[in-house]
Amino acid sequence: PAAGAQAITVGGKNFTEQLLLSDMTGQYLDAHGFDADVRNGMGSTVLRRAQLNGQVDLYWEYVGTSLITYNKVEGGAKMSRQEAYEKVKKLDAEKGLVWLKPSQANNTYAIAMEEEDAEKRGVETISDLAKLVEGGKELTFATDAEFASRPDGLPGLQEHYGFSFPRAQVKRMDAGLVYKALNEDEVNSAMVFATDGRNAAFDFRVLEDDQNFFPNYAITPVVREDVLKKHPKLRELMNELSSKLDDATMQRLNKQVDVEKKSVSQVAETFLKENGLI
Ligand code: PBE
Repeated sequence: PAAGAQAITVGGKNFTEQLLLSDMTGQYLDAHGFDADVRNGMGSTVLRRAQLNGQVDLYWEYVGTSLITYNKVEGGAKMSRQEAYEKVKKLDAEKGLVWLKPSQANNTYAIAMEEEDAEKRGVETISDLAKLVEGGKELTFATDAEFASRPDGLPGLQEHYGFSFPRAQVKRMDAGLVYKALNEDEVNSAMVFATDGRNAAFDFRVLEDDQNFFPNYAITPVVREDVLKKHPKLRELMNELSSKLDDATMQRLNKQVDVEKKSVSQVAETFLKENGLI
């Protein structure tokens, strides 16, 4: 960063997409007059708290996560993308956080099975899976700790679809290991993130959320209001970056890291250069 650059702390969660977005944002802001301190690897609640108390200035959050897990809004899945965004924008503004331009990328939680197994068992929707589990089929399910306990995760999903995995059939692991476990037949089903590059690479069938449980999870830059007041140009800069992100782009970038084993900083830098952002 240049002499006199403005210090800013960029946060991130602990999975590939968030490592990419935080690293990318750091490189991008460094190239535009800031001196970014990137702190990632946090779980959602820790990161949210860090932003509320001022340890983190800016990070990429998902609309549905703030709507349901932080703000405890009920019926969020029935809202349109725009309604959900307007609602979190308003609720978080009261807490000193500004939601900038939402990207077109929707990293929703989803439930996946291996294509061949899903075909054999005739499972296309989450309702189909719920029926099998309720019918006594001993299917196992891989999940990370967040999904296992969040209201927009397994507890809410089971209530909404009226089924329940017996405790012993739910296998908890790090988010990154869930894909490996499903791919290697250690489990029959798993929680996945829709923008993860491994869903396609490992030939997973992402089940249809036929009873509309999951809300919209548009990836959006969220910045502390006091920081935005001090550095108003952040708005335009971050909105520009946000406008470059959609599902296909996130899947491609995530895949470069998780499947092609490229480094996070290299993938981030190449993307910024390709888009003329640095
Ligand atoms: N996710 C998927 C979101 C929620 C949906 C894990 C990317 C998150 O809160 O981190």
